[in-house]
Amino acid sequence: MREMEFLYTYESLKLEFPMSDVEDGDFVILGIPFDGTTSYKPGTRFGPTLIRQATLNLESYILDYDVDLAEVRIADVGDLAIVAGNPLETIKRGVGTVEEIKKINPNAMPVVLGGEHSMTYAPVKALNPKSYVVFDAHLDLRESYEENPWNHACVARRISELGIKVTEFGIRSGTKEEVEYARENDIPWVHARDYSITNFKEIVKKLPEPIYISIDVDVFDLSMVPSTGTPEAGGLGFWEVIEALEWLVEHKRVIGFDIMEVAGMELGDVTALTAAKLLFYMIGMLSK
Ligand SMILES: [Mn+2]
Repeated sequence: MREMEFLYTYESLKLEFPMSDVEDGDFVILGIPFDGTTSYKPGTRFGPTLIRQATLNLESYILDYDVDLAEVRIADVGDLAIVAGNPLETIKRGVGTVEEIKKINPNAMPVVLGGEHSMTYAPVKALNPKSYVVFDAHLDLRESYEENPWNHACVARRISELGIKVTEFGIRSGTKEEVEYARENDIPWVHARDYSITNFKEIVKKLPEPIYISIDVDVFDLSMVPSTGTPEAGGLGFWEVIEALEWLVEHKRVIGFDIMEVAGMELGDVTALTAAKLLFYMIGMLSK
């Protein structure tokens, strides 16, 4: 077992099949179990553990891609040691940890499991993509929320302020100010009602590369993700999101992704099962 202290993480439940070391992993999983600024449902601190546990329900073989994840080099460095109640300090640790992973293995693709969406800033800051593609019910473009610029309702704005091109899909919640900010800053966003694979391709094909993908699980209809920080009715279906992601990874260079806002209090949670299936599909489509 290698020394993990430099990664600021502690060990967590592993996936079911044999895992790789960070040095030779094509994918490196990092949990960020932060739960500090969600204003409605709590429980994102358990997200990474619930997702990993939910993978035990899944076959490692992905029918659609003829890929067996047991043969893919996947490392898992466990969960970030978060600073409870302090998103900015936790983000700093997250940035350092993702940078460290890339230093150890420049070819590895970081995969972050959340944890609330504010934490997405960490891998994005560390990886510095040209574009940020997010599936989310919410615009997350507030200047500040509840007097905290690092609230999960502000993450897309913080990322756009880094000069990274932000595009958003599955949206059905935001404020007038957020819509204006999106217009003024040339941030394309597609309402869940208007979403189609056609308009997804239209927008994404023009994006500069490399691309970072963020999935806030609340993009899905809330029947699939009842345990998430801020559930919203009227979301996208599982295969709609998978189809878009398949097209994206086939046509664009992706350097990292995350699955965020999984909350819950008990093993076998429906939201975690949705997120685990998504995780397996994303690694599968990036491996085929
Ligand atoms: Mn959201």
